[in-house]
Amino acid sequence: METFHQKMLNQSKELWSKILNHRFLKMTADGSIPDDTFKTWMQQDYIFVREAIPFIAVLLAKTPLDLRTNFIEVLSALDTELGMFRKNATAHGVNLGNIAAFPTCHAYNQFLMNTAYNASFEEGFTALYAAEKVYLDSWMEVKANLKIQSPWQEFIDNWTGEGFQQYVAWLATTLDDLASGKPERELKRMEEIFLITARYEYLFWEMAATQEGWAI
Ligand code: MP5
Repeated sequence: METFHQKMLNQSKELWSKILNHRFLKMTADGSIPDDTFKTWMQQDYIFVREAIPFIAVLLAKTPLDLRTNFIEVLSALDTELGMFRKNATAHGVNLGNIAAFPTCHAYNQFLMNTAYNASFEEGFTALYAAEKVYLDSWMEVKANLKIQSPWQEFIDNWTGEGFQQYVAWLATTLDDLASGKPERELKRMEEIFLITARYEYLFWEMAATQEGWAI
C-alpha cells in the first residue's frame, strides 16, 4: 500500500514534472543562466530562508516532544545556511542588505506563517516536507544535468548532499507516521497544504526566471 507521502507525490506527478523541467533549473545546469537571474533567485531565497526561521520556530512550539530535538536542529541548519548565502553574495557581489520580497516570495512566506500559526502541527509539517522535497529533487536535477564548472556549485551541493538527502527521507517517514490514523478530513487538509506548497515552489522558479518584481 502506498504511504501518505507517496500518495502526495503520485498525485502531483504533472506538477512535479513542470517543476523539474523549469527553465531556471535547465539554464543553471547548462550554464546559460544569466548572472542577474541567478542573483535575483539568490536574493529572494535568502529572504525565504530568513523567514523560514520564524516559520520553524512557530512549528517548534507545536512540536511533539519526541521531535523537538529534530526541530531545534532544523532551526540551527537554517541559520548556518544563511551564512552560506552571505558568503556567496560577497563572492559574487550580490546585495543582501536592502532587499524586499517579490510578490511570490512574500505570498509564499505569508502562507507558511499562516499555516504554522493557524493550522495543525501535521499541516505545518506537510508544508515543510513539500518545500524540502522540491528543493532536493530540483537541485538533484541540476546536478544530474550539469554541463559546466558552475559558479553556483555551493548551492547545488547544499541541497544534494548526503545530509540533506537523509533529512528529506526523515521528513517523509515522519510525515507518514503523523498521517497514520488521522481522520479523513485532516488528511484532506494536509493534501491541500502539500499541493499549495508545491505550487508555490513552481512559482518561485518562475518568479526568479522572470525577475517578477512589483508592478509599481
Ligand atoms: C527551500 C528553499 C528549501 N531554500 N527555498 C524555497 C523557495 N523552497 C525550499 O529550504 P531550506 O531550508 O533552504 O532547505
